[in-house]
Amino acid sequence: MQTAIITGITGQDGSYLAELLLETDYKVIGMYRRSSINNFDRINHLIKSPTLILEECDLTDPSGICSLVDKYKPDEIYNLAAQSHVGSSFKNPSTTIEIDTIGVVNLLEAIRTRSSSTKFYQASTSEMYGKNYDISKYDEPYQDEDTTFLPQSPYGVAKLASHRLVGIYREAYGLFGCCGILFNHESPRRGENFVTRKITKYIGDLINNRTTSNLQLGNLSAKRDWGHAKDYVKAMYLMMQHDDPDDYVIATGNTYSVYDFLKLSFDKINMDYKNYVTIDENLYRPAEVQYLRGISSKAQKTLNWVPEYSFQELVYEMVDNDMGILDHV
Ligand code: NDP
Ligand code: GDR
Repeated sequence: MQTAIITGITGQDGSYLAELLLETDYKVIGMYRRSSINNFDRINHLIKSPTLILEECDLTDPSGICSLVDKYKPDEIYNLAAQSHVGSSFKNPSTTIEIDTIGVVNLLEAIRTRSSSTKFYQASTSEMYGKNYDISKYDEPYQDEDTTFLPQSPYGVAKLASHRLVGIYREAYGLFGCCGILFNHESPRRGENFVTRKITKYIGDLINNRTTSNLQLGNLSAKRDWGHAKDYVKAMYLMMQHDDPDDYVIATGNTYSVYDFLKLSFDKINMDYKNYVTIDENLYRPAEVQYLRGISSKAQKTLNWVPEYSFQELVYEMVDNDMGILDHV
């Protein structure tokens, strides 16, 4: 039986990856950080699994990380823990860098010094491209593994530093380290302060008479390449099973604006978003990433990975879930 540590198991991706690995017969060590109230909503259905062990540890604590690596000598570590909100990273830049960069150094050093055959997955992000895109290979602007990074937020900078650190540990120490450059991925388990879930949660509240106020949103013109988290955790797993460690773009190849997501969500319930949405300038970011469209042909060719969910299926599933129509997602 393979043993994997998942950092950030209480998050969206951590919960889906834990499901996948438990189904694949792994012993899963789920790392969570202490909070005043337990935050296991996304993994409650897994907690009784005999092969899931939860361990309290903060990514910013090097000694805790070392103890965990010593205790389990895992075959794989998936580092999904992060301060993952781009907007918050402008308000909390130091904390973001502490968790999203120093936290990664803590893991890499623990592996290098104590368990050098442990494979490592790092959750890199399309935010590293920032305002840059390419036009050389395709008709429409895009980003792929050859596109130069130009991050636009403390979060993007912190993630880019970690991305390069993994490359350096791979080259300098022969560590098996993979970075998934994942574009936005959502699901009914998405955090409620990301724009997609904020919209679908509002619709659920509206339909079920839990709100009478308007939905406050910021920039509606930004474009994102939105996939489903269930598809994307499969890509993480496939990267770690490949013979050679490498970095891969994981994306759908399609781009839609926040406005498109908003309109499709309200169209689903036959209501006009214009009657319910107010633009709040305070929700605009100091610097914005305006356009993302990822080309994942390397992952499709090398890992045989393809996304299964369409944009419409994703939006409809999230709306149905927040309206209370779906049982368990
Ligand atoms: P979430 O915000 O849902 O989950 C983040 C997880 O990290 C939570 O479990 C959180 O714990 C945990 N965490 C935060 N700080 C610490 C800390 N100091 N020590 C230990 N754990 C901590 O993110 P997602 O699941 O959406 O994303 C997973 C990873 O992928 C993140 O690294 C994110 O930056 C990256 N990513 C996400 C994309 C997306 O579109 N979803 C796209 C590209 C990359 P708690 O529950 O206590 O807050
Ligand atoms: P993003 O996701 O920044 O792409 O990062 P988010 O959903 O926060 O923003 C997407 C776009 O929507 C605009 N927007 C709003 N955003 C939020 N959160 N709230 C609003 O009210 C709102 N109104 C408009 C934003 O300005 C932005 O343009 C996500 C995270 O999961 C990162 O961790 C991950 O690395 C990237 O995706 C890829």
